[in-house]
Amino acid sequence: MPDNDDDLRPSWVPKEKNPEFACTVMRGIDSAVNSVTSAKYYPKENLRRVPLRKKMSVEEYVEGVKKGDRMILAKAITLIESNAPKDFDKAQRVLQALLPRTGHSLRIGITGVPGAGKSTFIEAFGQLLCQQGYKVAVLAVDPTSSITGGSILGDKTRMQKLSREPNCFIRPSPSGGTLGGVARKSRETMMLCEAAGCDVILVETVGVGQSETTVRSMVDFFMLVVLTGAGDDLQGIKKGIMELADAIVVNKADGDNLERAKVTQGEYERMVEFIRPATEGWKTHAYRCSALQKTGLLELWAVMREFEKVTKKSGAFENRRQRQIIAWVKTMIDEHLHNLFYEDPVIKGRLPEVRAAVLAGVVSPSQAVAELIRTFDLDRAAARHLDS
Ligand SMILES: Nc1nc2c(ncn2[C@@H]2O[C@H](COP(=O)(O)OP(=O)(O)OP(=O)(O)O)[C@@H](O)[C@H]2O)c(=O)[nH]1
Ligand SMILES: [Mg+2]
Repeated sequence: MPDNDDDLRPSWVPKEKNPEFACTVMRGIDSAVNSVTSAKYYPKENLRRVPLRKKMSVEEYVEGVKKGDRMILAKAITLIESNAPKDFDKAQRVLQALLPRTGHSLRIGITGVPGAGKSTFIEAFGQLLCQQGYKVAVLAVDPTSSITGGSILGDKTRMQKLSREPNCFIRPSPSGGTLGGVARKSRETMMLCEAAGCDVILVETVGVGQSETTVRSMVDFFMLVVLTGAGDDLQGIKKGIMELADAIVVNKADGDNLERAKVTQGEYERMVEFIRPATEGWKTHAYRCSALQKTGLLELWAVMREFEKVTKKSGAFENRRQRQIIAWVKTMIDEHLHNLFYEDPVIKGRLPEVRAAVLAGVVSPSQAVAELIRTFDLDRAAARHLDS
């Protein structure tokens, strides 16, 4: 659009603008709206001016994460979480380049029955760590997130104070479809956060059931949050989950509940006597805190630091990390083979009739499996032959 007043002068207006020709052309507007359909129209040249979103290169991701740029970290995590095969290679190249910078954080898993106060604890505890100068990442593992859309989304708004901390990075659970998918993405997200300089990673288990063991398999320290009134029914907490915990924390030890919390702490303390410790050389104890009143949090942090010190000295820390990596690799191979088999077109075609034959008692289950595997082997061999 011309900026010069002269250019806005219609052709019939004489050069020497006399007062009786006080008329110029109005500057046009950049877009128009159809008031009936609400559709927007933009002149073509405006459209051209909108910059195309540039794809970031592997180097840009790597440098951004190294610098601790939260926006690039978030984008790198989105790349890791992508299910598109073309993103997989790029994501892995980013991770590979950042690998030397991973592994130095203390990874803490937090589990407990719904409503126990895990998110409230993380909000208070995360703030405390930030105030102490630590960089904190908060992640969630929710195997049901692909169905529910991820319940931590609500949490992100609940963890409002923590999300305003410049030293804290909060990420909702990936929706990976399978628990295996969620687990891989969460582990890799954890690594990216470490490469971005996070000292402490807090992982909340969301949803009930399976996610506890998954989170246990990716953290160093595992904390079980419980409520008062544990005595008889254990609040539905399975003994198995207590066996995974390095600390049992009775939350909501405040107000009228404080005395009851002390009793419950004692009950758990007696119970853990009979339970196999989760970590070699570490005695699991029961503690109490109030996430709301922010009491008992510093003590818990001291417990975690002590855990880190003791287990690093004994080698249990490093041993667990190594076992976790090996188990992770094995899980991924298992999953890959599983998919390869069930996605194989020949197997897919054969499976219904084999199932029917087994149900009809014509073929034994073992015989059916042996035949399917043979078919699969032959199909793979044929595919290799074609490839070469
Ligand atoms: N009095 C008291 N209330 C608490 C405390 N911690 C959490 N709460 C309350 O307990 C309720 C549940 O807390 P959340 O932090 O959402 O619990 P959660 O374990 O994350 O729950 P899910 O994510 O649904 O499994 C909220 O209303 C909190 O305000 C505490 O220390 N004392
Ligand atoms: Mg929660």
